Amino acid sequence: MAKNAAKRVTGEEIWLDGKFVKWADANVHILTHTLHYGLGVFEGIRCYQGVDGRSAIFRLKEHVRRLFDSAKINLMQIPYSPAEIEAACCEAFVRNHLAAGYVRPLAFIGDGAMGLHPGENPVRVAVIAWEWGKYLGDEGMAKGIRAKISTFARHHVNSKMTNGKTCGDYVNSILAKREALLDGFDEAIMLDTQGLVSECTGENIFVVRDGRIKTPPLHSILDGITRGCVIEIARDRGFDVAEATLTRDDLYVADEIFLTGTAAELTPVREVDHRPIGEGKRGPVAEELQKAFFDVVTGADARYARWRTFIA
Ligand code: PPE
Repeated sequence: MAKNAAKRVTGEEIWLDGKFVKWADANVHILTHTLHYGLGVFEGIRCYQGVDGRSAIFRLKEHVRRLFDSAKINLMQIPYSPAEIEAACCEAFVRNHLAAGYVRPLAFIGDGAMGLHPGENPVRVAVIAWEWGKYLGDEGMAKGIRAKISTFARHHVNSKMTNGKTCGDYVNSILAKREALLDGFDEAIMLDTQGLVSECTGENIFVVRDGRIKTPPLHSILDGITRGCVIEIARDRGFDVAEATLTRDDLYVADEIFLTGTAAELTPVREVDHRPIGEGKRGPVAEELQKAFFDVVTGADARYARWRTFIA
C-alpha cells in the first residue's frame, strides 16, 4: 500500500435522515444534488478514550455549531436541531462499538430537481463514525512530516467563505494533496491569492521562532477548532502566541512548524520544500504541545474537562 494511502472505512450502522440504518443500506440516489455540484457541509470530530476508561467526544458542541454555521452560509436549512445531531454523534460511537474514533456529520442536498438551483430538494443529513488512526502517520507524529508549498492557491476569501466547511471547497485541497503525494511529500502548504501562508489541505499551520508561536489570521483559513484549543493551551503554558501574516520564507527559517486539525491532531513538520525545519525533526515546542494536547483530550489534564462530552 502506498504511503499515506487511504484505508477502506467500514462499520455497522449509520445515522441517515433521523434514524440508524445498516452500514450497507446507507445509500443515496445518483441524482443527489451534492454529488453533481458539491453544495454540502460537513464536520469531523474525534472521540477519545479517557484516562479513566470513559469515552468522550472532543468539542462536540463547537463542531456542531460550526456545522450549522456552514449550512447557514450556504443557505441550507438543516431539518434537525443541534441537540439531535449531537445525540446522533454520541450514539454513532456506541452503535459501532467504538471507544475512540472519528465522526462525520454531513448535510447534503438530496435528489429531485437538477440544475444548479437546488429548488425544493431536501436537505439530508448523515452521521458516520469510524476508527481513525494517526492522519499523517505514526512516524509523522513522532518525527515530523515533509511538506511542500502547493502550486494551487487557496481560494479567495470571497469564494471560500472561510467560516464554512463546504464539501465542494475540498476539490482545491484534493488537488494540492495529490500533487504533494505524487511529488513525494506528505502534505501541501497552501498560499492564499496574495501569496501569504494560509493553511494546509485539512490542517491549520503554526510557526515557532525564538520561542514565539505565530499562526496566520482567519482571512483565508478555516477557523480550526483544534487551532483555537492549541492557542489556548499554549498561552496557558506561558507561550507567546500571535496571529501574524506569514510568508513562504518565514516557513523556511522557522525553528519549528506544526499543523493542527481534528484528524491531524498536532503533527510536526520537519521539512518544507527540501529545507529542513530547525534540526529537521520534531522540535521541543511541538513535542510539549502535543503531549499537552493529548492530556487535554484524554482528560488527564482536568482543567479542560469542559471540552469533553461523554458518549454514554
Ligand atoms: N483547515 C481545513 C481546510 C480543514 O479541513 C480542517 C479540518 C482544519 C483546518 C482544522 O480544523 P479543526 O478540525 O476544526 O481543527 N479538516 C478535517 C478533514 C479531514 C479529512 O481528511 O476529512 C478534519 O481534520 O476533521
